[in-house]
Amino acid sequence: EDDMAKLFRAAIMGPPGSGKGTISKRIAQSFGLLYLSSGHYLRESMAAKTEAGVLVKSYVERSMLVPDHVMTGLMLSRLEQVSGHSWLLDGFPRTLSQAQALNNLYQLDLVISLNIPYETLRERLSDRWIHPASGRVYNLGFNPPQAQGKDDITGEPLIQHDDDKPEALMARLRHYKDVAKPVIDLYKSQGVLHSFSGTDTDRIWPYINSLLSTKMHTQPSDTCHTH
Ligand code: G5P
Repeated sequence: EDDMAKLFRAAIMGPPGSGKGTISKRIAQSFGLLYLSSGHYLRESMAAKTEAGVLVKSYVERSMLVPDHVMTGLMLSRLEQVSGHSWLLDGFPRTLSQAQALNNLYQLDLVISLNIPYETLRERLSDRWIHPASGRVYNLGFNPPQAQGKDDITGEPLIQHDDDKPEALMARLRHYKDVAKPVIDLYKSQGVLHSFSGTDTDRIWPYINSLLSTKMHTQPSDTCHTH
């Protein structure tokens, strides 16, 4: 009975456009984990135009990381509200300081790290369009909307994030690697890191799917996958 009650805690890491959001939604659907996305909560707080939201906006607009204490405060208070659930974090922790703050409260069972070639990321992000109200994400090549420029469900117009525009993109990708390195090293040392490499989400997904199927019943171990 203890096994069934055991909560499962996971995080997914990867550069902008690596498919974290796309894969997270599949994981949440297949395994019933709560999906908690840092980008989603930040966009929500910006849309609400609260004091915190205005501050957040000034960073996200300049393609800069939101300060650690703001991000950590936002995410840890969400986690407190869902303490009885198994969850998957997307986009948090991003820095070593965030990882340490999380680590003080929760031991992660599994961290998925996505290694996607730079050229692939660049192509994907310049083709990405979103429906701001729902967060639905489209890609002109991979999963285009049924009608050009319109959300499938509501028919409302799609927009492009300011930080997906070419000028912002290069800076984000370059910065990501430097900041992620110590976080990845931390999870590697804890034996919970699993890395996946490839250019296609659909080809990586079956491996993540089978890893999750195994992990949700057993103890973590240190493994590296390359596809
Ligand atoms: P976000 O919102 O966390 P990013 O930049 O980390 O943003 P992003 O851009 O949302 O991550 P993703 O989730 O990794 O990317 O990727 P995705 O959306 O699933 O897929 C990208 C695109 O590729 C989509 O169009 C998808 O359809 C398509 N795609 C997926 N798979 C394939 C495929 O196989 N083939 C093809 N052709 N296409 C595919 O963070 C935003 C900002 O918030 C702040 C920062 O300022 C950040 O820039 N922030 C934080 N700041 C501090 N600390 C934190 N922890 C922060 N978290 C966020």
